[in-house]
Amino acid sequence: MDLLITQLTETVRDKDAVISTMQAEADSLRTSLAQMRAQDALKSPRNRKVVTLSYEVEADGVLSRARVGRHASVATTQVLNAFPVESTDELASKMIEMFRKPLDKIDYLHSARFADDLMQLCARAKPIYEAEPRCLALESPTYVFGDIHGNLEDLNFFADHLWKLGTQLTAGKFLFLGDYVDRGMNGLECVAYLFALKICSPTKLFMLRGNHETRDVNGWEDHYGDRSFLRQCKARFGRDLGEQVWEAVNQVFDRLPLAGVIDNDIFCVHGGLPRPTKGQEVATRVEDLLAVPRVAGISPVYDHESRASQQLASDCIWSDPALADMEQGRELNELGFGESLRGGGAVCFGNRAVDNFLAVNQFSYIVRAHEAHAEGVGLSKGARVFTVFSTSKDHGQGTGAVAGCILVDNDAIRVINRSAKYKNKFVHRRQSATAAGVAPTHVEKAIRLGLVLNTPHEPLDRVVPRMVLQQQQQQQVVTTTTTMTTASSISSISSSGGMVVADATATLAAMALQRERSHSFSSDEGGSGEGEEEDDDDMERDQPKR
Ligand SMILES: [Mn+2]
Repeated sequence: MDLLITQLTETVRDKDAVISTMQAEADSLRTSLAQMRAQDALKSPRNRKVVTLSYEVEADGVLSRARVGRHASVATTQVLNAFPVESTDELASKMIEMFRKPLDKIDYLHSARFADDLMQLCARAKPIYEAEPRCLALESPTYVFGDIHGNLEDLNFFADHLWKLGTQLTAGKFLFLGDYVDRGMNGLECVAYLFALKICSPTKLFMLRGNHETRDVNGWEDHYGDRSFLRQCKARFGRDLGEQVWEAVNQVFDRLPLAGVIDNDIFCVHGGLPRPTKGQEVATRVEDLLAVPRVAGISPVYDHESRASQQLASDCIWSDPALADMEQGRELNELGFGESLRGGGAVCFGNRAVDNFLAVNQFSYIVRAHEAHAEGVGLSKGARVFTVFSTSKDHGQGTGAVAGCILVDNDAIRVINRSAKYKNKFVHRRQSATAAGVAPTHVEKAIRLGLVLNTPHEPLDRVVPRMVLQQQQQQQVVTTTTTMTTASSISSISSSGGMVVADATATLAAMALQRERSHSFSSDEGGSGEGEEEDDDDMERDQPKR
């Protein structure tokens, strides 16, 4: 027995020695590999010339720029002159400038010239987005923004604080996670501004696609009413021109990438994780996203989109983290995916899906948008999923709602929120405290631009309990879903040749309604619902139409 123990101990010692040797070898190989990569990085030639410019900062912002070294020696001047000139897009620059004081440009913003200019911007932005991979590779520092939803006020807040001198003079990158239009009143301004920034800073500012960047959603006038992007285009420019602008903007949306990865570690997407499309895989690999066509309608689809690519793209823009009670029940499958409360074939992802996805792709975090949070940024799934929401209005989150963004800066993830107490630059309601003392002509202008709502408060919002209101609204959703599928098929075919309209899924929508009714909405409820600047309107979830 003693001998046996001695032999075994010796064997273990020998094997331990072999293991340590192998570990040391692996460590040394790892170090060499890192060194080789670092050397490669140092040796790889820069493929662009450095543009050297100097800027003058004045009280109203950055007013002029010039090449550096105008008074340099002849030799230096010759070298500088040989550098390529950084092209400036005058139209895009003008658009960015306009955004600083939109109320001064009120006539322009209501003119056919703005429609033409916006369509030109679309034509310039299209090839830029189309050339980008469907999953961007970005590095920190990067600011990440969630839903904007036509909220010029909050977008202006970020512009005033995060890129006060403009995106070009601000270090780092800016990543927007989608949902630029609908729900808010200034979808046109937000889109014009963001496209203009993209044209001027194509390697600094990035925009992903949200579920509202599809024709089925941003053309759903019956559902979103005055807050529908299509309705806003038509109201602003008249029916024909309005539809042209709407289609031009959607052509750009068709080309927006679906996801981005920061520092090879943080996965960013509008909705969330897509379910695996390949049978043998436990999670989608980010490489799979690269196979999605660079021009995709998603909903409705173009002829060239396969069912698999449409599902992958739809999941990216529509999915949500599963609620806590779903994690406990049997509603999630063995891969951690379940049916979304939104219905329409959308999925939700649980802890297991997050585990698998992060492990397979070797990532640490998921940053997504898509769900309103009164606190701007929310955490779920063991603090591995960040939900960022960058508009404080139009989502029934109350006056305490804040707009947030995330700064990923090397080893830190910093949440930056616009406090609910922050003084508005524009005003929201005619009767509000912020509107008092503002010149009537100014208020009139702001009303024309949708920055002040001229509608009185709807007392119904306060009296009817949320749950009842929900059910009424959900009822409406189902009826419009069924009828709108036909209506949208007509408009899609007529306005964009080659589009195939997805099947009507009235049954799915009805099932969704049943689920919505049986489910408590407490987890979604935000602020108090008190106060005069609140838009206490639509609390229902967006629903996919397929
Ligand atoms: Mn969304």
